[in-house]
Amino acid sequence: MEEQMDYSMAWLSYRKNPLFPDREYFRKIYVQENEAVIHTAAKELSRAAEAMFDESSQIITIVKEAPENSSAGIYLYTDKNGPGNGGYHLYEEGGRLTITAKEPSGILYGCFALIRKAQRLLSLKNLDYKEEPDNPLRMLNHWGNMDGSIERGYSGDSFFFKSQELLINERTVDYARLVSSIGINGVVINNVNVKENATKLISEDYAEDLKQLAMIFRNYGISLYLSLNFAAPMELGGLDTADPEAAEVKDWWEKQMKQVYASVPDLGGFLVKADSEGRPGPFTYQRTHAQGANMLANAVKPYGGVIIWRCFVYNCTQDWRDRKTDRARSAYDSFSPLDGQFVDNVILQIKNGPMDFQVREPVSSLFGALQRTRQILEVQIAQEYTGQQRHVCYLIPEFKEILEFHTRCTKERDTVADIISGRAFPQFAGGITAVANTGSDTNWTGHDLAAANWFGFGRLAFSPSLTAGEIAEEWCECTFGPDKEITEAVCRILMMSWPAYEKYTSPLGIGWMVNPHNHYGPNVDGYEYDRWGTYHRADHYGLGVERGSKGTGYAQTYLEPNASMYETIEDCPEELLLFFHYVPYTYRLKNGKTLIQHIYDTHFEGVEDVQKMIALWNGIRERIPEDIFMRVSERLEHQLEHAKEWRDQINTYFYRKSFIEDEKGREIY
Ligand code: GCW
Repeated sequence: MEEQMDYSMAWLSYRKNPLFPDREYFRKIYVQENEAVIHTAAKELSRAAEAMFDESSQIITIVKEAPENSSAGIYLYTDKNGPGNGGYHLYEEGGRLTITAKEPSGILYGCFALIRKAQRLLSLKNLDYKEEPDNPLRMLNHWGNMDGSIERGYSGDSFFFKSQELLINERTVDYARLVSSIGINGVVINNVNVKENATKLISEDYAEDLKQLAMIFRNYGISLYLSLNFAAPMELGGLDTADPEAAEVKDWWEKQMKQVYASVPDLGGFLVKADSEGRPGPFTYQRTHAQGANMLANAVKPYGGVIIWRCFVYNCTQDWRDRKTDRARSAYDSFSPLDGQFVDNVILQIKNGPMDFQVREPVSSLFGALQRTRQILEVQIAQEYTGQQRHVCYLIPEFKEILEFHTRCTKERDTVADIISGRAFPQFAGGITAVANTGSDTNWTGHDLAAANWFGFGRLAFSPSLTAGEIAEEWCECTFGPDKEITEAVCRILMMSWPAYEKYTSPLGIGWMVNPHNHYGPNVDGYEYDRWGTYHRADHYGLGVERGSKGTGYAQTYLEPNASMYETIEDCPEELLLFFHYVPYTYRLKNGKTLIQHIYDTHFEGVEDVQKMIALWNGIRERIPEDIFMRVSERLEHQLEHAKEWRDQINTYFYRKSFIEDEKGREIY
């Protein structure tokens, strides 16, 4: 079967290791109950044992606890006093490896954790390991369209859709295996821009397919979610309004939801992009987002569904001459007044920063401002603005910084991680989601190293206390085997990649200097005179967007002391200086360099960093499978050329604006 696959199993590609001393545990797997997810878990263990150790395991059903003298093996027990919410306890005692959990999903996650340890050839003797997921919702958002294309997809086509049909095949199951192995428990399969046939996903036309897909997901502890078109009552139902307060609209949604839930009773719910970038929403009817979201939430409430409502709302027809309107303020201005107005099965989904997945942004000020609303943090592992999976850019260090940001919403437990997990405001737990970076490519993610973001996102969503380095190592050893030289080289590449990308594309919080529309490659003024609210405001004397109280006032949307910190040039964290302030080129940074010299230096350094990455990769050539080696090499070469283009365009642009020479006399054009 494996031979027929035209895709790899990424970090679940098991390598033969028949001499692993602890392989014997895998000979017998004892399961206590006949539950679908536990059955999946046992099957995954035996599959791994077969592939890695040539052990064919026996799956034995036992009643209640195993007797004292029972034999060696792996025991999977649900235990009402065990770790809950998908958590598990994995331990070894006297030849028995036990995984206990309150829920079957915990058993499954425990099994995959055990498999990871075996893949890394770590000793299983005396293991004692507990993990409980931090976030109730750990999701992936796919931006796949019904014709098979993916919005902002950089690794082939959708594996969920083709020619207006759902694709359900072996790859669907393997996808479920991969994502459940990293703890993902919710997947939105279609693009948030719901148009044409995608509107019909909630109709009878697709009911049978969705039912099948949901079953595959269910066996792996994953709930299926769909993106919804707010105007469906009109486009699908033939009504002449989608007004959330109109009785016929409410009736229509109620009937529609009743029908959808009849085919998929455990459908997780719906994701909605409303009043954003041309998508319909409640604004058309002078209704608020709360009215819109609550109406839908009431329709799915009887079935336990949730409505995930995106906060990515801003004016995309702005005038660049207008210096008061600030896209960064928009989500805050639209949603903070609505705090407390959402019913309890609405969750607001907030992008990590106030703009749009740039390489560096402050954390959105909505985190902290909302204290009576459930929230999901949205990040993007599809590298739309971070090299489109042709550049290496390991994003887990960035996500860690976001999760650890102190919003100051409470005295203790005030980080973004505290808020979304429900530690800060216990009735308002939510979770975390990533815009997915997968597609039909044989390696799933285009760039082989981009799989570290996929894996890493899941691991971080489950256990945010893991470090970015630990996650990189775990991914690397599961993917390439526990080879010290590979791990060291690959992890160094990963860990230097986000800073490198930032160096050659952007100084100090300035983003958007990209080609409009495809968002790839340098174009300093590409968005400067456009309608999208994305400007750098550079002139002969300096650059940056003034967002203090003398400017757009965005800094003031933060809770104190963050607001004061961002307010002044002196206190503003330097990596965000130009996001918050207009600063002269001659301004001296804390290290004594002028701003312009910092721009030149970082752009030269960024390119040198890519050269270092190439040297590291070449150093492990013999140890990496040829096809992977070549794929990554080609991309690294492209990255180098492209980084030079970024360096030269940005340095030249600011040199020509400022007329200030590089102190080191390097070539600027
Ligand atoms: O980042 C921007 C993208 C759009 C996307 C939008 C969103 C799905 O350029 O392609 O649309 O964000 O998040 O809704």
